[in-house]
Amino acid sequence: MKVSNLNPFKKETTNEHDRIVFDLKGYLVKPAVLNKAEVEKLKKFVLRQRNDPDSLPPHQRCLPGGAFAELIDHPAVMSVLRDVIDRDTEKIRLENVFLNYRERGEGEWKPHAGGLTTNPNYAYNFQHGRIYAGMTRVVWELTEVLPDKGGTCFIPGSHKSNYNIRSSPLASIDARDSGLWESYSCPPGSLIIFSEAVRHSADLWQNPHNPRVAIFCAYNHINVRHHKPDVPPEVIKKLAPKHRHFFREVYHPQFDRF
Ligand SMILES: O=C(O)CCC(=O)C(=O)O
Repeated sequence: MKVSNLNPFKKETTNEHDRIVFDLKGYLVKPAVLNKAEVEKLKKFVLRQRNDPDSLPPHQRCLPGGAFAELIDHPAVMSVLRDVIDRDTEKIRLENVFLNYRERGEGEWKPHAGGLTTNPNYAYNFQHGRIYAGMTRVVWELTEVLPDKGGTCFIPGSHKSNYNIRSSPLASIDARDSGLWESYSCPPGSLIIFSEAVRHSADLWQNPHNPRVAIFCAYNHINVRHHKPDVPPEVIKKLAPKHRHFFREVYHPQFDRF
């Protein structure tokens, strides 16, 4: 699968526009990062994983195994993660990957997160002229997302909210029609990247043309983990070493020197 012309080995960070928008809103939309052929190949593969896993070798039966694996360190993802999690790729882990498949009428309105927190997993800090974030979601949308028809919804800026809307939510804020929620539209192959600290929710999928086929990834800082590890060892074992590296244990890489 061809990746963009950003060079993953040059440790690029993202551009100024994306960096400022991510900080301002807590999420970012990067349209059509994958081309049509790449989307079709990946979509076909993840639907086979979903519908007929036994037709695949064991290490490809679930994500991140198989065709998805090469997107783990896609330059468009890494350039943002280096800006928001850590400049050093060695300190970025991938802790969870799943397929979000929704037919029309599926999806539950469930606002969560938002506001300042002392929990390092969902931290969002801005210090010394840069972002220090914990868990960061990277979503590959493999089908078209229409405006307000089921894409993930956000309260922009809520990752910095001073009032505790996380543990003291208000119905007048959380209602889908409160006027505070924002969503996006995008073509297949787009990337959505958001801080787990921003208040967000799934929404009812209402696109009459296609189901939602989206791959949700949770990246985090090497020092913390939110998810209970559930990627089967046989999947991790068969990844290329540079991708397997994202699933190493939670500890500071300085200990690898001893
Ligand atoms: O399904 C969605 O659109 C949102 C999923 C979600 O709430 C999350 O990633 O925490």
